[in-house]
This record gives sequence, C-alpha cells and structure tokens, in this order.
Amino acid sequence: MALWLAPHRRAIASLTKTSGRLSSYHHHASSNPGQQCYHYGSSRHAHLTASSQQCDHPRLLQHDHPITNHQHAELDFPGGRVRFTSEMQFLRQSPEKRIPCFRLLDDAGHPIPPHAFPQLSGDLAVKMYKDMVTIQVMDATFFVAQRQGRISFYLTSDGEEAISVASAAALKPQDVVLPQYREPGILLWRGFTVQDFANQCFGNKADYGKGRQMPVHYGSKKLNCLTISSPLGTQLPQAVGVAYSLKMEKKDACAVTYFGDGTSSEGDFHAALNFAAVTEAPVIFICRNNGWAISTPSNEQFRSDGIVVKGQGYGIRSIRVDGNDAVAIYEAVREARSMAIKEQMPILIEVLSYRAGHHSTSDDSSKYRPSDEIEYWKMARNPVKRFRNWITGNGWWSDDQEAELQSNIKIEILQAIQVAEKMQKPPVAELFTDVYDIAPSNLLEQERSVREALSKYPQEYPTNEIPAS
Ligand SMILES: Cc1ncc(C[n+]2csc(CCOP(=O)(O)OP(=O)(O)O)c2C)c(N)n1
Ligand SMILES: [Mg+2]
Repeated sequence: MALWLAPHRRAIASLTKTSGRLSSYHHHASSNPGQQCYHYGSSRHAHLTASSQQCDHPRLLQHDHPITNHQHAELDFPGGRVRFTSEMQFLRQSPEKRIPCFRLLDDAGHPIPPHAFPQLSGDLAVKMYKDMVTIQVMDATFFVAQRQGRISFYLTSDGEEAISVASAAALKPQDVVLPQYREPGILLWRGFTVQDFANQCFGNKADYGKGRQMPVHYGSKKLNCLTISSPLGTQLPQAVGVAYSLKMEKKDACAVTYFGDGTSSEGDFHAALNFAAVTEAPVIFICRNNGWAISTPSNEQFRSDGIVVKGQGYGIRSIRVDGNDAVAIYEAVREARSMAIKEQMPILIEVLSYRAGHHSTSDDSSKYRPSDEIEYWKMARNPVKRFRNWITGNGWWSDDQEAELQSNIKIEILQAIQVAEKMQKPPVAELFTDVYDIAPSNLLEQERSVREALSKYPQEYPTNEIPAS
C-alpha cells in the first residue's frame, strides 16, 4: 500500500497546484471516506482522478498527469486492469460480420487450397466413411422398425453423421465422452456393435442399461462413453467435473461433450462454460447447431451469432466449423484436443449442420418447415456424399466397394434386429435395483403392481424370471 501511495501522492500534489476546484473536491472527498469515488462523463474526469486519491481507494489507479492524459487512467479491478474512456460507447449486440465457418472440402468434396493434404490417412478415412454409412442404414432401418411397432421410439442423426464420426476419429479412447442423443457415431467408432445398438433399442437382457432406459439412450463404461440422459444439458456441467478430475490426475485425456443449439438455452450450458473457464478444465464442448430444436428454429432460440460467440463471453477459445465437412471436423477436433490437454483449457466448437430428419419418431417436421429446405440440405450439403466424393477422388473408394458395403450393412442390421427382438427381457427385479441400498416403500409398492400386471399379461414381458403372483 505504501509503495502504491507514494507516486499517487506526487500526482495529488501536482493536481492541487493546477486546480483549485480539485483542492476543494479533495477536501470534500476525504471528509467522506465512504462515499462513491468516481463519476461517469467527461466533465467529471478531474473529480474522478482526484477523488480516487483522496479516498485512498486501492482500486482506482491513474498515471501522473490524469487531467491531460485521462484516457490512460485505469481501474485496477480484481479481474484485471480496465482502461477508462470518456466516450460513451455501448458494445454492439453482435459483431458487424458473422464469424466465418471453417471448412476444408467444398460442397463437391474437392479440397480447398491450400489445404490439399489434411492429416487423414486413407485407412482412417475409409473407416470414417463406413461408419457414417452404417449410421445412415441403421437409422433408416430402426426408424421403420419403430413405425412397425417393434420398438417404442427412435431418433436419427440424418444430416449430422459427419459430426459424431469425424470428431470421434480425432479423439483418443481414453477421452471421456458425454453425448446428447444424436451422436451414436462416437460409440460405433469406439467399437459398440450394431447388435449392441439393437439390444439397447429393444431393451432386452443383453442391454448394458438392463432395459431401463428409453431407446437410443446408449452408454458404455468400457468405451468411456457416459449414458445419455433425456433432460437437456445435464451432461455439460458433468463434463466439466470429469475434465477437472482428469486434470487433477494429470491424465493425457480430456472430456468431450456434445449438445444442440436448443440446449444452449439451458442454464446448465452457461454454468458449464463458466465453470470450465475458471477451473481451466480440459473439456471440449461440441455444439451441433442444426438449425432446429424440435419445431423451434434457431433464430427463435437466440439472437447472438450462433453459439461460437458465447465462448468468448466466458473466456473460452472457440471456433465455428462446417458440420457437413468431415475433414474440417476431424482437423478442428484434433487441434482442440491437443490445446485442451497441453494448455489445460476448455474449447468450444460450434458445428453448423442441419437436422435433415424429423426430431424423433414422435415428430412430423413437415408441419413446421418447408420440404424444399430439407431437400436442399439432403442433396446439396449432404456430408456423407461429400466425404465419399473426397475419398473416391483420392483413389481410396470405388463404386464396387460402395455396393458391397451397402448390402453387407443392411444384412448385418436386419440380423441384429431379429436377434435383439427374440432375446428375453431383463429380470423384473432389476428394474428396482442400483439406486437404493434399501428400497423405499413406494418402490416396493410399484414392484408389486408391476408383477401383478405381468402375471396377467406374461406375453408382454418375456423373461426367464417367474413372476410372483
Ligand atoms: C430440460 C429439457 N427440456 C425440454 C426437453 C424436451 N426436448 C427434448 S429434445 C429437445 C430439443 C433439443 O434441441 P437441440 O438441443 O437443438 O438438439 P437437436 O434435437 O436439434 O439435436 C427438447 C426441447 C428435454 N428433454 N429436457
Ligand atoms: Mg438443434
């Protein structure tokens, strides 16, 4: 404090010599030590600098000649120094120009110079392509299975296949993933089989979730992929906690979490970003901005330039990427991972894409958006077609391979559905375990009532377990 006061006393002396007005203010301010020490507006600058000295206010700093050089005065705020200005200027509600979108392939799948040779090998690219096609065929087949009444619910990633697959390819198996629900490509990439997907959707006894979740709520402890939960946004603060624990254990790994444009309106999104920034947690937030949150278009969801600008508001390094360009997603996520781990910091990636399917089997999107909009995205901006053009252009893929892949996948998925459908359901008792050590009375009552219903309609729930009467 003494060190701080010395130069400031000199400044006061020089001020009081040049301004009688200041001397009187000096007197006034020092006799009211608790009062406000600064004022807004250019005519008050002399008062501001003088009062700051007289109040002995450690948070108001100034240079030696504050009247002639007032624009150099600074507020030594706990969050960092802030320069004063006498110009009253409000920040614009959004930047003059929208944040550009990073891409490496054009719509036809041609590399955009100078990025002709991204860090993607032929083998890796072909596996990415095969996984994207698997998701497409799986979506189409499971969607029909729901319409046939064989599963209760389904949700496709139509138009967004590149996001989950390409980002998964850029990560390492030790990275912990906390998805939303439109990212089955991550699990597929990590080794979840088509049979695993089918078992979960049919809720049979081979389902890792013991048949207790809605279809598409996949998860795998072995594959470092947390189980999806329906309430939007819960995965975001959880991802920060995971990342912070990886940081404490000095792991060569990060947490990666996915969410949609609609989910950015949840309080959890804002809490998570702030929490990640201040804890310097190695977490990558990947926002799939697909233009829609069920029937709410993104221009009714927020007025900012998308999600990418929100990162900066929280002090997070951010980028906007073309979600229909698998190569750009791969490169951006690879770089984000490296920065998150090496520099121990969060990264936000906004991926622009389009939800080309209905929100889920419970939705009919033709009721709220024009069909030519959907067609345009399906045809002109199709991420799978674009990637296929690129690998074909590189000599890594042919029409014959394509025909073989399509037919093999179709067979594999149909077989998986048949197996999953025939398999028995998990024992009823498992519906009531894993939450309470000692089941409370209301849960016991529910178990009794479930068993009663099943004893009347055993065909509705085929299981080995003999229901108690
Ligand atoms: C907390 C919460 N509120 C509302 C819902 C209902 N809901 C389920 S999905 C969804 C839309 C989410 O949109 P977005 O985050 O953009 O993801 P997208 O479906 O477009 O991939 C809504 C509102 C929910 N599951 N949880
Ligand atoms: Mg959305």
